[in-house]
Amino acid sequence: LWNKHKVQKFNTSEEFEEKFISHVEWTLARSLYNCDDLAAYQATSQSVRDNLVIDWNKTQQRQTVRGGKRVYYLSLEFLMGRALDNALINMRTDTSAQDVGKTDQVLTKGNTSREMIRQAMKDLGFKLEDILEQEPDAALGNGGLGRLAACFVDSLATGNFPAWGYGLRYQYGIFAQKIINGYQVETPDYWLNFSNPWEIERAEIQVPINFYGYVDRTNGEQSTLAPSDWIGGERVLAMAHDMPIPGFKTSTVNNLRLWNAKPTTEFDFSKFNSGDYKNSVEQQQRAESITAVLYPNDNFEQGKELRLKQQYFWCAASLHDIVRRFKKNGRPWSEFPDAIAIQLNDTHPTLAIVELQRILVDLEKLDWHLAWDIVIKTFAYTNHTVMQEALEKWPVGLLGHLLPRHLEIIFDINWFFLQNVEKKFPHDMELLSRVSIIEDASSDRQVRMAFLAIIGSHKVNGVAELHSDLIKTTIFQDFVKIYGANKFTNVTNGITPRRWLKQANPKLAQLISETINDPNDDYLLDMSKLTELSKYAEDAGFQKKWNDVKQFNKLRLADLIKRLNGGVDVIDREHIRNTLFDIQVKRIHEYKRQQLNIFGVIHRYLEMKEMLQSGGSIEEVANRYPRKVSIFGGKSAPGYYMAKLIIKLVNSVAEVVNNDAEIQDLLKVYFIPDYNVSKAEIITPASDLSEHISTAGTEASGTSNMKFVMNGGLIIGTVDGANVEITREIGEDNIFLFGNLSENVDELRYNHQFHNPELPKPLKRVLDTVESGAFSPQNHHEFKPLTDSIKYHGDYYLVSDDFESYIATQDLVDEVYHKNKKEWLKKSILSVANVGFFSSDRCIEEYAETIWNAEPVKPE
Ligand code: 26Q
Repeated sequence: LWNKHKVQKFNTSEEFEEKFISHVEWTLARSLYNCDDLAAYQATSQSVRDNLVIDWNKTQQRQTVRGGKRVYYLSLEFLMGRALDNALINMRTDTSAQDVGKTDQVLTKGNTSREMIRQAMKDLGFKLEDILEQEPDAALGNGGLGRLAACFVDSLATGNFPAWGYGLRYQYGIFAQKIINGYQVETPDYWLNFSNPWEIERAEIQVPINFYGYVDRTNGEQSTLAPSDWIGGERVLAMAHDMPIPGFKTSTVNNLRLWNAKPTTEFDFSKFNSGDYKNSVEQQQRAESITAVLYPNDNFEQGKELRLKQQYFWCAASLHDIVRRFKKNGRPWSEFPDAIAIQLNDTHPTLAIVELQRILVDLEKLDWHLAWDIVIKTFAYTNHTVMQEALEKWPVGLLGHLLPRHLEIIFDINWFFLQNVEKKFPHDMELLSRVSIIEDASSDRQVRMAFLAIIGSHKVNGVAELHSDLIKTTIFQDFVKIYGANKFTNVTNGITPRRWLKQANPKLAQLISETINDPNDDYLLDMSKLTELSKYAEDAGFQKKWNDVKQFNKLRLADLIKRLNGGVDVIDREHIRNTLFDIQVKRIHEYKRQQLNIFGVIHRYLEMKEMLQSGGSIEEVANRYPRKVSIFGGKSAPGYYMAKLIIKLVNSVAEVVNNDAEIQDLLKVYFIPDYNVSKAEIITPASDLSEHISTAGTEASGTSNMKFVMNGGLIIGTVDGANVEITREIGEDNIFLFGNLSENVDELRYNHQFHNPELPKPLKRVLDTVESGAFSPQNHHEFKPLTDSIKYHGDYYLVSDDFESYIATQDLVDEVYHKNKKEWLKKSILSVANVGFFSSDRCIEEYAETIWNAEPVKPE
């Protein structure tokens, strides 16, 4: 019977076809004659999932039997994108020499399961590409932090680490962005509309979660350090949904467990008896609201009660699950940190620290200090920002109302911590108040989550070298003094080359595997193999192939843009080879400075117009400002006024520039609506140049910079975040850096407070033009808040200080791209050759070694 069961895994295209048809008929209850692309996507996914589930079970069993240390990655965001194509790529097993020629034709070529399935789909009358397009993105994240978590689970599975992700199963992911009259409009992302074949509902795993209520101390006088009784006032169930996470070229399939909030089946009899039936039903309905929607802020904290409820719901459910699994082994509590590492993705899961302490003290009756020692050894915290407005704080009143016992525990943690500080630095009241978990500002007291996360963890890491240095000298300076510098470390971010090279850019992947003679794509596991490419950096034949791939990808993006633009072409395909694709796609934020980019575009446009007006020919203009398309994309938080205004400005400039016949298509501007992971897979491979131009010291790392470099795009950027290490890895000749350095930012800002910045002439002309209504004829004042923030409100993001350096560097870009294409291609090839460091596999190995002390569990 077991063998028969095993056969259910398909190995050939015939077996896949059989499986596919049975899913069409049994799972979807349809006939093959009535199977559209959406149904074909569902049936394909179900078939692939069957294979994964078999490996999932084996993986879980293996990891349990071997008993190694388990890693849990707690993240409120997992920006996964699509699963099907990724599964097809990762499921790849190389045909072993002895099997070649044994099975069907497709497999004999030493080919991937993906090719096999493409062939099978073709036999059945479907086109794989169309089927893949049916899948909605799993968009359970805002931006960098959420996508990082998605890359990490890919690398954890690929590295065979016994690791689970824990998150929330939001019914609505990040909103879909529509652009209407140039403005962002948010519409709900109901991604579960058609059933989701990638999730496995675990109806048997339901964890009761309590909120509100009180701590019962009626049994005599009790210390808050002793086991205490929290009587919850509202109860909700957390139900598990699992997503299989396949590793690349391994049968390891890990798990991403997402919690869904459900009403309890208990009935509130007190309300029922008092005749308040309607109220008791309403309270049950409230349960579902906890996992209804992802908060759409990126790098900005908002103290909403529902958000805190989400955080506790998720932490409590995950911790319960982790502790239950640990207890099955019957090991003593003191070994908990040897069995388990929990990584906190930012401060969002900080309550997990408090919850574990509560479980150990209140439920398991451990001594406070023994418990606390276990907690610290278990947790580690990743910081993703130095910006004050992004640091999480919760009002003491709100936290104590929702979680009365947890607040007591936080006060006790703080009490012991401050005592230790006092011992080490006697009589330094200032220090005590600076590092206290409780911020005692005049009116309201707040819980500083980052401080709690540091105090409850054994390691704290930043996400790029510059950032990790900055947190030690700014926001966490006092904690370095208290704990020593060794508690703080750096793990520079990375991205998965499976999705961001192989999947997004199949043409480049093919050229690479041919060139470095790696037909089985082993370079995707060992990116140092890419250095082989350096040999061909100046080879004319290779440069041509390299450039052809780029042209293909630019055409692919031009097609997407045409489709998004209602079927009207924006980009002149005839000249696409000589059109520089200049791209900035990321969340819209003042610190990321999309405004600097669009002001640069306006400057270019004004220069072109001026040349023409003073009698220059279009050829002369084209010589000075060669063909370029400037592409933007990204979402703004719905309540972020300035970011939304930047989006409107980009669209307004596009309207004017794209319709100006005089400049003859030499400059185009386009804002891609609804930027998301699957669009990024088309956009990233198409850049000649991408922009990573944050004010120095503000972007913790950035990860799209790595994606663009991995796809042969060059970068214009500030000396910020991971740009610093990218420069070191690929060489300073291969990146266009500009602008002030982070060490000068404070002084520049300080000076702006006393006198408005002196605007460089070209910037003044740009701002004057914007204020003249050139881009907003109906409302001349529309963009005044943007120009005013530079002119009169201290130019906090230093646009005026960096503008001239920016446009001078853009001139240099034009020069190399248009006058020295060979040089450009050389830079592009050398960039890819040396991008290996930014694989998230390297990143996960660093976490495993320096923070988790975890080892892979390899399949035999
Ligand atoms: C906090 C409280 C309440 C509501 C929302 C939030 C919240 C949500 C999302 C705060 C921050 C975020 C997201 C932050 C983020 O994406 N940071 C980025 O992380 C990347 C991965 O490390 C870095 O590359 C980026 O530099 C950093 O901006």
